[in-house]
Amino acid sequence: MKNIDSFTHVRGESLFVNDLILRHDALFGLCFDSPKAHGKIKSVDYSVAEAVEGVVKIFTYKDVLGENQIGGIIQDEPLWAEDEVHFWGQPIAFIVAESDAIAKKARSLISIEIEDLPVITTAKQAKEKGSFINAPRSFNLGDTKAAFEDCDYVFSGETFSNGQEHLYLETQGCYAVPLENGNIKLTSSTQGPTQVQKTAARVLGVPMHKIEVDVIRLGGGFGGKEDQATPWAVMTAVAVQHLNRPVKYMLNRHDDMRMTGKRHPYSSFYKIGLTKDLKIKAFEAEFLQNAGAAADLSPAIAERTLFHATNSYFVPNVSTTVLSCKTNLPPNTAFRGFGGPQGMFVIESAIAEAAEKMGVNRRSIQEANLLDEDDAFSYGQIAKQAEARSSWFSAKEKFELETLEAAVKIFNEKNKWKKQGIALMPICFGISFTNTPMNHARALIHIYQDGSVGVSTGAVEMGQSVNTKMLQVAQSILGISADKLKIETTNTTRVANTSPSAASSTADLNGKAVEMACNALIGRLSTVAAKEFLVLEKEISFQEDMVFVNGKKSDLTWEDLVMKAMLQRVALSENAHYATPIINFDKTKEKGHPFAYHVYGTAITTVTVDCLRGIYEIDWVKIVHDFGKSMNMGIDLGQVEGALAQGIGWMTLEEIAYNEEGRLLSNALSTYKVPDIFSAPKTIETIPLETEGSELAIKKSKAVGEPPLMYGIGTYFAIQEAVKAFNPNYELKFHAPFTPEKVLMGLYEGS
Ligand code: LUZ
Ligand code: MOS
Repeated sequence: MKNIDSFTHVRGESLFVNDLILRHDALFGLCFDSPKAHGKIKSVDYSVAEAVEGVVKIFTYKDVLGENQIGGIIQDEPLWAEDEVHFWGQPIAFIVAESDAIAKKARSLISIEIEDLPVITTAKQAKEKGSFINAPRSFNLGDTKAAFEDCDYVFSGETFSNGQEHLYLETQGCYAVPLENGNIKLTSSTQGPTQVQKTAARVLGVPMHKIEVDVIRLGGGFGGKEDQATPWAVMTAVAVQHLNRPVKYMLNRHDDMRMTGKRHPYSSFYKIGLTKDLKIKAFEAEFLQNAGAAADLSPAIAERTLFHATNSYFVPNVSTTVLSCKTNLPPNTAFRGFGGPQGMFVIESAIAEAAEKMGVNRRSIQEANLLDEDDAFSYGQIAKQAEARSSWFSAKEKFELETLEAAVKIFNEKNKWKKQGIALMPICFGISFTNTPMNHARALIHIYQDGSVGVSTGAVEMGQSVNTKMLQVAQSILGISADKLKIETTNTTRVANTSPSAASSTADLNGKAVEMACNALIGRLSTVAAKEFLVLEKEISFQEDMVFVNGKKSDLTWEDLVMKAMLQRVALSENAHYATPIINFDKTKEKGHPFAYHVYGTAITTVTVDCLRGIYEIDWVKIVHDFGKSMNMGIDLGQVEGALAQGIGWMTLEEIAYNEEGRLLSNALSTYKVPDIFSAPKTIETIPLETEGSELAIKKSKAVGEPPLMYGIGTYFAIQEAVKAFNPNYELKFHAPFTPEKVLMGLYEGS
């Protein structure tokens, strides 16, 4: 089945927030944000702006009737700054006007006086100054101290990986409409409708039932709308509360890039110990996470870094610590992979350094340490259905690694000014929200009396095609054609208390709820049909829009059966709740079984570096990926390829730059480069690994949203190998992204 949105997307008919027909009395909002990264607000003069014709009202923290607080995990972030600002781009006020243009003009007429306070932009500076979000977390296994004593080789070093702009095609935004009795409906571009509802209720000082959040679909989220879609929606809600008129706010690209957080930059320190036979005996790491000016999701992201610090390797002695460092950047936030990629980059760097110093191939160390069935992760979970080795060896065999390596060798002998490099990148990603209480979802299904069906879930469609998967689940159980099914918008009045669509878990959690609801409906319809045919319920089945009796098609159609059930007053609606079984985690011990299962895979990447100019091309990426039993190969391959491109962008091109004053310099698409067709791999080949899949995955089809992003890390090491092939004096550095400038410097350093 194709993505059910294909036709409306291609025709431009799909609805986003910006496509809604506004009520005749709608107003337009715009944020006034801090022009300094840290300081005391001495005065703000709104009088000139307020006097502009068409400006209705300028809102500040003084207009908040509830709490001026939007922090989720930690209560440390005001909706609008009060007397201090903590990052460049921090919202201070919200201008509401008769048009966007008027709001923009008014914004330029606000004057502000700020007394500068010292600005911290890097995690290392924050650590030196003792500026942290919360207490450090550590995961430990075995005894690294003793283990290092027994190692033949011990290496240590430092790595850095930069942030990443989400660059969802659709920027952040919301349209808020007053209903009667102070009720408000928010149509928001959010991955977390309940988070928007809850925070709006809190800031407005009203119960949650007064706020309805509706999500049609998102033009991309990538984690950037897990938490950070909330403030804009809440601002429009506050305005509606005061003005009783609809208010729309869509950020323009420039404002969106400046005011929102990104993937966390990490500075990390590692120590790795190995034996002569290439076994990693001990691994220590300290991760300094640049959290920005408020917690946002940083503590959860920090935690996932620890969960993935040893990637798909078994290391018997592990000691890892993460510090969420408080800086004066916009609060950094969820981004596809959620701290996992940052963790994996460090151990891959440590392995590269060890291989270099030991004079062996990086791949041989990787291969010697791959996880096996029943190996323990540092957090206590035992690897089951571990596909680290099978995906690795299958990639080697299916793609004939030896032939590929030989070709690279010959290429490098023949070419003086072009060099190739090859790298393998195994991945292992845990599926579930690491915060166990978030792993649940609901579905509400109505069978209408004409036999058509409406399906509501907590899943947010953001281009990942989760709606198509929900439809497939319902269709397969109800045995009816796709045109009888409709996937409804995600709405807090139909499905409440949702977890955000995140953690690669949306299809699993919501799909299981759909499965449960459909099974319950089928159970009741089977009772009606069994009576009709005077057979047992288990003899009834549903296929091809018909009732089957003992596997044979009867002449009773789905529609007729539904009408019979209706006349017999059988309930044709069902609400189901699914909560992932088994999972648990004890944060006091830092041990447990947090993940329903893991997703594995291995990518082989080859790049060609132009050694005169420092530019490079990614020749191909060949992947063996663990889909379980894919429900929809077209969609899942799209996820693998999109995630790979995004991972490559993070590792190679995308360079976020702030100056020392904390101002974002890479604040537009002219200064921030994402992969285009020329910087994407020339070919991507993905082969599914033949596996059973997990019972805890929907229809045994494993989660696919985030894991393949980390294949992109292989590109870094492939480039590094090519640079080394040209310049043997090059000293390995682990400082991502590996931009052409850095490549060029590496090619000629020490000469
Ligand atoms: N969001 C979240 C996530 O709240 N918890 C998680 O564990 C997670 N993992 C990946 C992506 N988003
Ligand atoms: Mo996410 S990084 O919102 O799954």
